[in-house]
Amino acid sequence: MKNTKLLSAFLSLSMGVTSLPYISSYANAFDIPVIPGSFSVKSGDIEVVPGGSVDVVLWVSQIGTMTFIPDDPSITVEPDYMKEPQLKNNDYNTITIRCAEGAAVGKTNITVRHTNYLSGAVKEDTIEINVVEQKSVTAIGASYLALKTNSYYRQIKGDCITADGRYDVTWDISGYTDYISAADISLLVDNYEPFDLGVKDKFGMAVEEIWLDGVKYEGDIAEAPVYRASDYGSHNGNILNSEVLLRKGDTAGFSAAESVRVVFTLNGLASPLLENGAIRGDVNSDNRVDSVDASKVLAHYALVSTDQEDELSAEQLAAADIDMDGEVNANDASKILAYYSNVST
Ligand SMILES: [Ca+2]
Ligand SMILES: [Ca+2]
Repeated sequence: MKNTKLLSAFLSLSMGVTSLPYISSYANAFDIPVIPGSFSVKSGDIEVVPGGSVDVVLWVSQIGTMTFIPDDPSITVEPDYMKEPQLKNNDYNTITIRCAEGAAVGKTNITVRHTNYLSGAVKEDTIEINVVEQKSVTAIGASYLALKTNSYYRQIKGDCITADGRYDVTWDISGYTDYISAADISLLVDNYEPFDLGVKDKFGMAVEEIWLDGVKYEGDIAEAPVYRASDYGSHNGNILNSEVLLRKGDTAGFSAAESVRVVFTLNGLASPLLENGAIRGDVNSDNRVDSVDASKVLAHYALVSTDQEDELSAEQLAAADIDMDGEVNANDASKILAYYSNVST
């Protein structure tokens, strides 16, 4: 359901629809903080570091006033409507959540109280905030078990790829045994556009262990059945994906019916960070590249296109230009949504 809506939103964007009404039509489809008529808040994993802040976008469809009551006094909330008499009805309302230096690490709640301007009805919900020492790292790609014969090609997704290090990934292959019996089996690491995995001459990928149905494969994985490691799909010297062949279709003594587990290391991975430490595509600095960021890019583009005042800071603009072509426009919003679609499926 979510993906269907995402796809339709993405298609709308791809067709060049960039006006504000379309932002509202897709915003409610996603797992972002929203306050619709039924009043609910879906906050997801909002991270903030002590001494830092994060912008959260709320969609408000009922006229009224909003009060924010943090459980932790180190947390403060600055709604943008503080500059105005009341919150914007049927519109986005951005709140800035600030975390004081020395705040305790851990999850904490902010109670959101909405008082209907006409009926006086009061509704409450909470936004969960995760105070973290260091924000989690954005995925730049994912691992796959790839099954290949002359007649078919299957990829089974494994863990996301975030940084250099050791990965221990197990794939459930119980639905694929018919394929596996005839297939070459590869470990594939693929990038999430627009990120690259790394630079060709620095990137490294090595298999350390293979486990078949919970039993460690004792053959020499530096020789057979690992036949080759290759990288391809590169452009401008950057790696888009990389592959290690674990087993040829006719390799004896290498079979599994339930699971394949591979322990492997990656080094020389590219960073998704800009020089100032911001993540490419993360416009609101919540360490996630998602539909909220796409909304902000579109809102910015709509303002600039109509010669209105730019609402993004220089730092946010740098992050918004996810494809780094020097412009912030609907292409960036499309790429942000495409990235979000990749990481969330
Ligand atoms: Ca974000
Ligand atoms: Ca751009």
